[in-house]
Amino acid sequence: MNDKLYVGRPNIGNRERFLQRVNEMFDRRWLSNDGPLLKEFEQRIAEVIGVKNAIAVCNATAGIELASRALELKGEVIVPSYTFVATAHALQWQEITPVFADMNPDTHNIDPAKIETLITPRTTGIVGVHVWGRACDTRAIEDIAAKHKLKVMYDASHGFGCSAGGRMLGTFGECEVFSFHATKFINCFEGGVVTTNHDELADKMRLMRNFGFVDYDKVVYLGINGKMNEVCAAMGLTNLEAMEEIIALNKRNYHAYCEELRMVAGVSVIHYDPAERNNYQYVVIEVNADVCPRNRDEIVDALHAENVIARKYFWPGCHRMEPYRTTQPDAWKQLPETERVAARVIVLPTGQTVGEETLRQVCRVIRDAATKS
Ligand code: T4K
Repeated sequence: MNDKLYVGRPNIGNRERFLQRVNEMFDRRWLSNDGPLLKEFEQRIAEVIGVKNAIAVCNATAGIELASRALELKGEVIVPSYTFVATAHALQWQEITPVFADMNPDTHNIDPAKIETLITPRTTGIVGVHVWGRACDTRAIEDIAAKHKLKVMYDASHGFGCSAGGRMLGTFGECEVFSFHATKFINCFEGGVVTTNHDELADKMRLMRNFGFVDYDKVVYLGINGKMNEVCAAMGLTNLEAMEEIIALNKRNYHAYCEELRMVAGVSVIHYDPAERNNYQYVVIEVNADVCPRNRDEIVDALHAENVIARKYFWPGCHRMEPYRTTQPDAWKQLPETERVAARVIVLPTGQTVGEETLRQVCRVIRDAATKS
């Protein structure tokens, strides 16, 4: 590959339409703070998901902070370790201790069977993560939460446009948080949205997103600046118009990867349930070093040597990152599946910049590396 091929290369919708929106924004001289593009974007998101409230924010990390603060989570909150570190950091930033639960290796999501033993008198909630857009076991999580009077919210950063049991992600738990970062299936440059069917919670988060202001001079909550600006909303609206096109492209790439890598011993592509809606944004392979003559790191090295910048998300797991590795040095003992799977995963490039020939080249590198003894 002559140029570097990245995971997370942004998908970009119709540029003229985006620039037109930005031009109109300049004419209006309304750049942020509840502007018309933001309102339109929130409405479109709510329609796509079929949820009553969508609160756009400057990024998903701020969204998780906002939601967990509005839900009054404190003390300890149970989260998976196998997630982007932002899930844990958003809690720890508010001095809430993330308590790491192990994953189910078949789904890469938090294993509900591991949650109950971690509950203590200090536990106030559970933050599930729909890793790769594959829904976590919401029913089991919410049953445990009801039994122990805990609150549940989801980090749905990967899951926009995905469903579980035919119901769109964004409608589960007290609320869900999506990311629209540049690397996400739909992007706003930077951005996120919190969705909820609970009107009171939505009203609270809307105010907290804007410093807690309820009126010009009246502040009713401790708040932050979590607002999304108009340029980001313009980008989001434009990319939403290309949503089905991007899904089709991602799906085609996903199936092509499955086909090209089908016969490579010890390499498997994770499965998406065809009965659900998926955005296919993540092409994730697992390398089983018991079968494959090369381990995950050797295959990643081979890819990088050919300019394919594949990623090891979410290695080594949050519990092996600071501050958690210092504050919770024994956490790994409860996380055998997280440790095992995190050492096997590679995320491959997809999206608008990956055409058929490029994809075949990537697979050729993997095949060559994986079959050399
Ligand atoms: N929860 C979960 C489960 C998440 O996955 C994330 C974010 C969050 C919460 C927090 O959401 P936000 O607060 O960000 O909205 C990247 C993203 O920055 C991060 O948003 C994302 N997850 C994570 C999975 O990926 P890094 O540390 O890997 O970023 P970096 O700089 O290495 O870039 C990622 C790749 O994207 C590279 O291959 C280069 C490519 N890229 C990136 C940008 C920004 C481009 O090609 N063009 C670009 O403009 O975290």
